[in-house]
Amino acid sequence: MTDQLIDQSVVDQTNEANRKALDADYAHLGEHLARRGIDIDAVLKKVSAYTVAVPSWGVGTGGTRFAKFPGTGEPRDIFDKLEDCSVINQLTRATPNVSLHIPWDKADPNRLKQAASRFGLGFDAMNSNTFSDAPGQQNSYRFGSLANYAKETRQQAIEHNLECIEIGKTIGSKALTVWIGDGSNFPGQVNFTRVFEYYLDAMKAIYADLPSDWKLFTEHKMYEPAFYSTVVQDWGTNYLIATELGDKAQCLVDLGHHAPNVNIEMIVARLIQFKKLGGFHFNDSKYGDDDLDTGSIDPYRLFLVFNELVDAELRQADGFEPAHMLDQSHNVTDPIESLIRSANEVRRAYALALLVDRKALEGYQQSDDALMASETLKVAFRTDVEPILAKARLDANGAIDPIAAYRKAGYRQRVAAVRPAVAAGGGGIV
Ligand SMILES: [Mn+2]
Repeated sequence: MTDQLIDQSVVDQTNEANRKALDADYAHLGEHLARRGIDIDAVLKKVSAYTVAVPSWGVGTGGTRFAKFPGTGEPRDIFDKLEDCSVINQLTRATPNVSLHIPWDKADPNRLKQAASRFGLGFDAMNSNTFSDAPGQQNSYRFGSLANYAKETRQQAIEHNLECIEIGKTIGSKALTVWIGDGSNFPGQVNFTRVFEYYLDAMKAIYADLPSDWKLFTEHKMYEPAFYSTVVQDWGTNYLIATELGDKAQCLVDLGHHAPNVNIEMIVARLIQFKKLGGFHFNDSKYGDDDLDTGSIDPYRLFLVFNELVDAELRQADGFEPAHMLDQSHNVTDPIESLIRSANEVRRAYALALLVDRKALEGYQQSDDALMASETLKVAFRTDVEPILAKARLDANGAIDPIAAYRKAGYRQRVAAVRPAVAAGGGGIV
């Protein structure tokens, strides 16, 4: 039995209030889907098994380049963060794994393991940080890390990544995600070829130390903090990296790290086809790398991404085993509420993609019926699958309405009483 920080009786109470309506809605949706030839219980089973990892840094209030306005009860360290993550999982039953960022979450690995197992949590990919300077660090990353012109700075960044692997080995992680802020702000500042050579050489040194059952994910990002050129700027460069490094290296797609209007679902399809889709950082954006809650701006795009994932899952595409993680920054909401909502949104996109009539779709594609092909996706997308999501939570002892249960339980007020207030301050990219 694992510890629960939300009193289960509060969850049960809110579930009782919603259960009758859920039963009716689930039965109604079941009838509707049966008419479309879909077994609702089969969808429920798949959705219940679907999980997405939560980033440790996501439970703290983020910020922009301009300012940060911390909320109450901000987690003080990784152990507070694990408590907050456990609340998200208790209510959603969709987030059993936490992804750590080193050095932010650095602690005795055995203590980390104990703290996580207290709540039945596990650890997802390790994330290194060479995009900011840690206190006491010898060489600064101001002008880059793995692609810095100075050899000793590159070596320091390599060693940091190797340390992340060592910590990960103790706590049961199986992947390292590398994102660097390296690039340039002005034409001429760096030689594009030279810095990419530096980067590849450094990544090869890290890859050489990767355990055989691990994966190395590289994450591309078009701009910021470097505003003119970024060393790992797009999926093409990312694909080159993964190909240069070897089979254990794959590309990580952060939904926010593309130019507006880029066809991300097609990038996903390409990476699947060539066995290089490592995983996702889910979030949403309107203008750039906004790090907004997943599905809050463009749920249709999220659905289209999952449409590609389900397509690959159903045809059992070779080498297809992507890692799913949320990566958001919460400026004006309670981070726990945002992460609860986003975990549900990725599950929703998965459920909707499972409803696509793929046989019909293929027929319309073969007969060049663009309208009906598009409509086939829309029919799935227009379905309200909330009863399936709610039942998945309920059956696993989670909450039918997790945000209502969270608020009723008064968790934020409770931790605010013991965690000191954090001063508002300058910004920082999260
Ligand atoms: Mn990311």
